Amino acid sequence: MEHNWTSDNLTSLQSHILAEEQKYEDATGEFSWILSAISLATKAIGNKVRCARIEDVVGEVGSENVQGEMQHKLDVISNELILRCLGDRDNVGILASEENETPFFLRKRTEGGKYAVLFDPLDGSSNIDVSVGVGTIFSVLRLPDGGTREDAILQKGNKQVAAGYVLYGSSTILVLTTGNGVNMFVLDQAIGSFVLVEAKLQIPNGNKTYSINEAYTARFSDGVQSYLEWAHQNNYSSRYIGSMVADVHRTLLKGGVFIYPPTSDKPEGKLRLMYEANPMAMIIEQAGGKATALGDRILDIHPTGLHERTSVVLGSTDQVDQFLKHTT
Ligand code: P6P
Repeated sequence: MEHNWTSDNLTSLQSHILAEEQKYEDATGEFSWILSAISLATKAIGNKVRCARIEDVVGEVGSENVQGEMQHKLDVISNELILRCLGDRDNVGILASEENETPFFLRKRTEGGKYAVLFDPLDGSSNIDVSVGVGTIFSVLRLPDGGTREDAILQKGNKQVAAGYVLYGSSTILVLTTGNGVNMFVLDQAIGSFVLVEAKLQIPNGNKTYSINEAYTARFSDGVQSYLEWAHQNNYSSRYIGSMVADVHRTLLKGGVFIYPPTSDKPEGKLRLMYEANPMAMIIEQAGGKATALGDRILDIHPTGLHERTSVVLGSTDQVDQFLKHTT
């Protein structure tokens, strides 16, 4: 078969970012500097996750994080890797992690601190002990010139300049959007690079699959229970891994709807707005899907706190709309 070398090429994350940058004449390369730090940190985290049993870093540290959840050894290791890789990027002004109560204010806007990076360093880490896919989720915001440091990161999700996740699963997958579609990269261990495998990903409609923890059904609202009864009678299938990055990645590639609704014991929902729901919502919308918090567009929610929680209903537009028919 004759190859067309102008299209059948090998594109690394680095060259993809630089090519994207060329499209914007005022691009300074600073933004690419941040994404390369995220790439480095997540390659290191992926290595730690793969060697977890060997290096005996599975299990709990014995302390709780700011969320009141037991910290796992790899949560701490992953958090430190990201802080070290991003901390020395001189255009990063603020770093905010799920694992830390307060943000790290590294550089003022006047000192070149142009961006904030918010992240969940290792979401779903309780699954590591049983080798289920876990992931890193990140969100990048441009910092405003004025305003207080604390308020600088409390921006709506529609202000994100980039969002993405890395899934440490059967392969290490990086999914990234910078507001110009969604691109998927796979880590080629042989060359140590994330290589582009799919550009301008679009989430398919028509997949009658829902993803929710049905063990909580008694704690769901009447509307959510009505949806589940309807789905059971309309030949839906159910897929739930209990690791957001893995569940969202499957939804992105196959379609369907991922649901983490409010429950009687968590009326505000469980998932965090700033570094879980917002980045995932940007990705899903950029792929042509829909992401709501029971009716409100997630990206339009005005945040009031770094660690605030929200309900999440995201996926194929037809499947999200079908769910919302029962709940709004
Ligand atoms: P539940 C993992 O702990 C996590 O934060 C997400 O990755 C996941 O979607 C959710 O919690 C699972 O929660 O209550 O179903 O165990």
